[in-house]
Amino acid sequence: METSINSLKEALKNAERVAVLTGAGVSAESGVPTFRGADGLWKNYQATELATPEAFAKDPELVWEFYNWRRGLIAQKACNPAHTALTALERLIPDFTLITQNVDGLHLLAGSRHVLEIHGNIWRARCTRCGKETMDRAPDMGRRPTCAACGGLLRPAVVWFGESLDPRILRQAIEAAQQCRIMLVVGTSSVVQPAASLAFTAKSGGAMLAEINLEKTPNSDLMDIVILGKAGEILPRLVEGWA
Ligand code: BJW
Ligand code: ZN
Repeated sequence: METSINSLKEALKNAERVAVLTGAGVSAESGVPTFRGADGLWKNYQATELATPEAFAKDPELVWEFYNWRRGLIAQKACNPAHTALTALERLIPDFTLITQNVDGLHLLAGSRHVLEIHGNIWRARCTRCGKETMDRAPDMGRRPTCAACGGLLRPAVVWFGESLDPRILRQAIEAAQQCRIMLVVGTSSVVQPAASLAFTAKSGGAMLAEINLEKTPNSDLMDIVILGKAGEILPRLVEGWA
């Protein structure tokens, strides 16, 4: 592991363009639950069952209850050393893009600047009638929040299964993947598309790929470097003592 960390660090020192793809594992050490496995259970539901347009159409109050619970939880959480290390890396690399699947906003809170939130942001809500989007940091939006402009039902402005990602943000993420020399893939199970494919895009463009995760993922075989460990412990080691 030492060798992998050192060679990745040396490669980063020589890289002009770096893209980082993060997932729920990066916020796990802040106490934000991940999606899959036991961690992803809320009441008797899997998080992935509720993050769907079908669940919202069937029972918007249940889905809002789930999102209100998560908003309340995230509101109490702070960024961790993984988020902070990525802000440091951004300052060290001339062209840096942070692509995140996380909706918790913790990368922005930590001070990362060039962030693409490809699955949206839990603090934003969108009207299902007029489409107007608003930012609201209230931990609890209520059982059936409505749009101030038209009275329509609001929904979380996040990307659910079966929904398209914002094409402009996705295009920027694909471009960052195509152009980077190194892509770090951190704390994601790499099972959700199109995010998981960004590693293939980077590899096709000639980038070196490195994965940091507690365990191997379906994308591990594609990687040049796999570092098994906690993001909050590995990432700070990549940015310490650059000379
Ligand atoms: C640590 C750690 C520590 C823990 N340190 N590591 C092609 C083939 C098959 C299916 C599809 C396809 N293209 C599209 C689809 C359908 C679907 C999909 O991908 N399905 C697969 C699951 C099969 N994709 C979509 O529907 C996407 N839309 C789309 O593509 O539109 C066009 C289209 C539609 C339909 C068909 C074809 C095309 C949209 C995906 C939206 C995902 N939305 C969610 C919810 C967001 C809102 C919310 O937060 O509530 O996004 S689902 C959920 O999964 C969330 C996450 O961002 C996403 C990824 O999860 P992530 O981050 O990887 O978390 P986990 O929990 O899975 O993993 C955590 C990892 O961290 C683990 O590996 C741990 O080991 C690790 N870890 N602690 C380091 N301390
Ligand atoms: Zn409206």
